[in-house]
Amino acid sequence: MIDRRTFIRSGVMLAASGAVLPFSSNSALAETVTLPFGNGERPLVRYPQKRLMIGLTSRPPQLETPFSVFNEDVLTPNDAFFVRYHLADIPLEIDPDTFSVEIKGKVAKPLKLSLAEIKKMPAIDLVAVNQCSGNSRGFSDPRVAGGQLANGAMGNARWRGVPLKAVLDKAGVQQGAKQVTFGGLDGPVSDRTPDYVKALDIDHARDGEVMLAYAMNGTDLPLLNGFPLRLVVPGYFGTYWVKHLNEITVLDSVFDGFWMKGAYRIPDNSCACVDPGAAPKSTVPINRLNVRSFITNLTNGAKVKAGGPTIVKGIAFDGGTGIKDVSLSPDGGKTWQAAKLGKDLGKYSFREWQLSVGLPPGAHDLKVRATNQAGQTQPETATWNPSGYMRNVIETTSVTAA
Ligand SMILES: Nc1nc2c(c(=O)[nH]1)N[C@H]1C(S)=C(S)[C@@H](COP(=O)(O)O)O[C@H]1N2
Ligand SMILES: [Mo]
Repeated sequence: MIDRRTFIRSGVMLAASGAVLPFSSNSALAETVTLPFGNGERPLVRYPQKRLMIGLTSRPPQLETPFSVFNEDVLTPNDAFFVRYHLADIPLEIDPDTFSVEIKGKVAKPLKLSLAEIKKMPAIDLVAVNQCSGNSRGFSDPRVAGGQLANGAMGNARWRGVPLKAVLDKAGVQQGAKQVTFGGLDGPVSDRTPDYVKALDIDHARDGEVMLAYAMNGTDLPLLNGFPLRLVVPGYFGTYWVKHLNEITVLDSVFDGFWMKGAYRIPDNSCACVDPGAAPKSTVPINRLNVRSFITNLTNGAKVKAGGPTIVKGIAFDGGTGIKDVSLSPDGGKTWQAAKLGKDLGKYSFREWQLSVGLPPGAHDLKVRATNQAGQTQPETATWNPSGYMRNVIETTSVTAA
């Protein structure tokens, strides 16, 4: 048996030698997939601790989950979980025995906690969806700048770690604290690029659910998903889920770094949208996930047996009120039928659903729509904003019954 450190080092040596990037996208041997929008051809790539994934960029690695994975299990396997980085200088080797996280700023007692010390604290477990703000951006019409992703920049996992609150309490947050910032081990290659730092309001940071996670689905975090420690912000977009978390700073002001003030912002209105092509008048930092639902067992163009029964199943999720109901339309939105919800893994998790329908011979547009416990649902037509964020249109899957 090789130990974990050797394993990570060997994975990285593979990466350094180029062995994990065995083909370029124009190689005759390259396996590719074509996502359903313009310029959608992508290589299938292999990275340490990952199965074949859809490659978006290689420096830094950005990997999208093949959508069929969401039909395998309500928890997204670690080796299929998407990967998003901003800055090219990512850690290729991390020694968990020397890793530590610093808690500083407006605290009574600045601290450095080792991974072992964190693992000795009382742990919490929570299932939550991590979704990139740019998930589904490739479907934006008109197109927008940014990674052209289909629907695979999301995943659902069981996270284990310690509440951020417990760590902040150890350091003793001082009067007047307003926000907490989070930084990871990765950094920019040029000093003109701002380091990746995100912020949460102090009350949010101390809600007892935001956590420093060291395990995902029962094992260590994969290196590319933040080993050995990452922030988990249940119900919030992935941008806040800082990986390789080594710096926590309490501020008595609102953080004005680039990744809060200059990026990851949405129009300041209830739809987070503007007329296609327009610029928002004012913006706020992106925050909670909106309601989404997907069919996972049938894809566009699927052939099903006329007369049925055709089992239709999938997933739904929202930003943390939980899913109240899921409806399926077998006829392009004319009529709707309630689906049966699967096991409840908590309000931040994917919720499975299923329904059996009988489809007459011919072409059919299946539509799925979820409603959350707050009564929020999905729009019939896609909303638009300049960054391609918050897409949650009712999805359509076209099948033929014969
Ligand atoms: N250190 C670090 N953490 C980060 C990022 C990053 O670039 N560096 N990207 C964020 C963004 S935008 C997303 S969507 C999630 C993705 O998490 P994953 O790569 O584990 O899927 O990580 C977040 N945490
Ligand atoms: Mo993201």
